[in-house]
Amino acid sequence: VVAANLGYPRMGEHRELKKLVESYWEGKLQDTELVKEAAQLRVHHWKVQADSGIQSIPSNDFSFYDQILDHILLFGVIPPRYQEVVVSEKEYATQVQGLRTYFAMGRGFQTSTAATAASESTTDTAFGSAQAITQKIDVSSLEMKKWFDTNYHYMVPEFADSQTFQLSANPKPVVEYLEAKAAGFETRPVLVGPLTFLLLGKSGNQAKPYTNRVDSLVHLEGLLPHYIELVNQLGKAGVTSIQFDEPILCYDLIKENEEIRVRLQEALKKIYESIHTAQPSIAIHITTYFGEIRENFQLLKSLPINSLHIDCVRCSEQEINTIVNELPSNWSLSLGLIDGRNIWKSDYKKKLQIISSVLAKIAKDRLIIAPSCSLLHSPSSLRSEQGFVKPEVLDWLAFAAEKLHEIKFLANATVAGFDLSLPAHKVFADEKLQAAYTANQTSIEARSVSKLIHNDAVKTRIAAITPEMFHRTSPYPKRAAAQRAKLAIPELFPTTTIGSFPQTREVRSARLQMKSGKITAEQYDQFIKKEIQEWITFQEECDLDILVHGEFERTDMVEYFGELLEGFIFTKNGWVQSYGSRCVKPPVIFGDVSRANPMTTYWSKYAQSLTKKPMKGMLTGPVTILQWSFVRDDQPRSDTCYQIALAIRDEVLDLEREGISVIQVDEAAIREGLPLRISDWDQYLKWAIDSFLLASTGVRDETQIHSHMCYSDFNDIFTSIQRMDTDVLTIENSKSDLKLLRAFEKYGYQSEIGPGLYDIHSPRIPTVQEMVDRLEQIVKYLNINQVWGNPDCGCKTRHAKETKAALINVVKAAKLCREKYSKKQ
Ligand code: THG
Ligand code: ZN
Repeated sequence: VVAANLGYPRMGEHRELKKLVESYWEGKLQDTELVKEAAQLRVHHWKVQADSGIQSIPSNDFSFYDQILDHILLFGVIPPRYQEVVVSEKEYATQVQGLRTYFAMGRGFQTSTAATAASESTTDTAFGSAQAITQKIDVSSLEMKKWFDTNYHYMVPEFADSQTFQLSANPKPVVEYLEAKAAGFETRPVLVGPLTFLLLGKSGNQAKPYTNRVDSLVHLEGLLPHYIELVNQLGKAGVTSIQFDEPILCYDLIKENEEIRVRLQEALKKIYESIHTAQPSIAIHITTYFGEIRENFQLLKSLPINSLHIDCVRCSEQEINTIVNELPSNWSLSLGLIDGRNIWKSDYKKKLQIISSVLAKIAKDRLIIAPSCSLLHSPSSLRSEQGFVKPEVLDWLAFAAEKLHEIKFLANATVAGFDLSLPAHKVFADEKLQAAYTANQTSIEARSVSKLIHNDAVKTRIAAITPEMFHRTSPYPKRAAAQRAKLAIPELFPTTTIGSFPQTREVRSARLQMKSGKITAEQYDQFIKKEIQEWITFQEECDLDILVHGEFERTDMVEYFGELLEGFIFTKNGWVQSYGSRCVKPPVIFGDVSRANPMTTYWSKYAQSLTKKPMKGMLTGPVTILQWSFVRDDQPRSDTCYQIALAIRDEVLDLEREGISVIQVDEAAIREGLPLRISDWDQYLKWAIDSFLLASTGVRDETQIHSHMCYSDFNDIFTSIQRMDTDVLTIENSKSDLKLLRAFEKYGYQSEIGPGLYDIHSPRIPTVQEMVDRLEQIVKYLNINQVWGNPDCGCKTRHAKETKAALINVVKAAKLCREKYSKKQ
């Protein structure tokens, strides 16, 4: 039995990596220093794993920004628009070649913002080492997408029609393997498998997008030799085993399409046979995670690989049985038993039951015990939570560091042997194992009967939900008339923003000072009010139509509600990487959810009192709160979601009662929550949309309900979007293909839509002209009366200056179009 890990959180226990990278972007840290400090962090993480008894330790799981972006650079998939950056890097010899191009693809690159970077006082600046560049460069980042159904984002590879590949000099996986070795750790390099890398990519040719994921397989022939060259170099460096992550195998790839099945079968054979042939002594470990591989297992069976990893948290018993029964006899099986995506302590009894059923068919020496997926999606360690999270709940949790111990325990238990048919205190002959087992079972038992979890009032309210609570009183056209009469906003292209304004260093530090008692609650209150005032003044001056208060009082749109709702706890340091240097601190839903007091009316009322224009009340929807929290695993997610929905419904009604006439219920995460397998979609969409409706439909006709969704690739869930019955829906599609809007046309979508006019994830400032062009494109797909002008997401990650400049341009663009099209009409 081998105790293995698939990937460790790379940010560091105190987000060291975030701080390093951001300092570098701000020009406060040299590239050489960045590289040196990051190396120390890696060594520390290897040590933590080795000290925990993990035998198969990953390397190349580190990344400065994103592991897919690493592979984009590794194989030279650099779109032509970065050419000037590539050249500038060579000309103004940076010491660490490639970093500038790398970050330019990650976050966009604009020389004018870079020049002012050093003088800005907020955390997220453009590009530290760019001062040397004299020519003007202005290039946007690659597209970012959600990594399967997680809250992590990867950079999407863009393949040109005639894409060529080139393995980089000093490939990162080799460098990091040797670095680990020099520090005394034998590691297993992690590579994104060629199939997953290709199938996650898109066509770089806007006019000719791929129609099916597998279209990108045309590039396999060009790419594969470079993977092989990499494997050869790894072999030379002494690598004995490589982990190839192929989570794409958890999607529906081959259903009922014989031609695609054959193509995939051939591609996989070609990939893994040629890798094996090149380095026959390197063990090939294929990992799948986030779901079942089902029929895709058939594609793998004939491959010359050594082991397969499956996600036992997401796999049914039946799926595990099938794999165990049909596993080629010379393969090992890696059981992903410890949940890499949630924070609950594992129930050892349940895990040992799985192991014991597997042992009936597969010998111990063919077993690997592992987390379900990379621990990238777990917070780092519970150490910082001592004295912060209440002890009763703390005892129910396990973060990455603690999960390593769980893995080691299960591996040791398997080696030593155990008998689950004996009473719980006699399962192990070994005293130490027995003690660990007993302690574990005591926690599990304590959690299941804890009084903290159950709230009868909540259960009674859930039972009393009626069908009327899921729809508005009148259909959209009638509501629209009432809303237009009430709101007095322009007929065409009204403008708004998604809600948040820059969370500057000052805002964050004020909150920290308040929390640590350095300033009083009263002082904090005054500080936030001043921020709100300033931004309302700005919004009035630049003439936006529906204003927002800016959400300065919120850490994060989910964490904030988690702090105020019952049934949640929040952590001190439970950070998880979301994209690049950005992290989130998901709250933990441990019990029945309810709302003790109004959560947002105080600020919304205050903001509305400062302006005659409509002030939008800002709430996070139930599905998004669920999706971005760690969720209790002792009841269906749908039950938890309905509980949150009732709490948000109360808040919506309170806002309306307080005179707020536009209310946004964000469902940024509805799309990403979609199960990986199409056969599971309907069930999810039913409860997810119902939860949104339960939260949002209690209001009168004249109250305008907005919602916002990130990632507008929702062609396949369009009827569900329609069923949300929002009055205005803003979507994030500034970087994706406008043709996606065709769905709105196709399904006869009636209500209003704000397709993002520019990408807020990049520091570059959009011009008026590019947004006018965009609006003109948009009205080709949508009815002109439907269209709003807005950024494509909240502005909290941007500087004040950038945000203001961009929003002024949004309003100008909307006005120009208003003028043009009202004459036409
Ligand atoms: N909240 C949560 N998840 C999300 C988003 C969110 N997932 C998708 C999308 N939005 C990701 N976007 C961001 C944007 C900004 C930040 C994180 C995710 C961010 N984080 C601060 C940081 O890393 O500096 C956290 C610091 C703090 O809160 O003090 O800015 O909005 N849950
Ligand atoms: Zn968004």
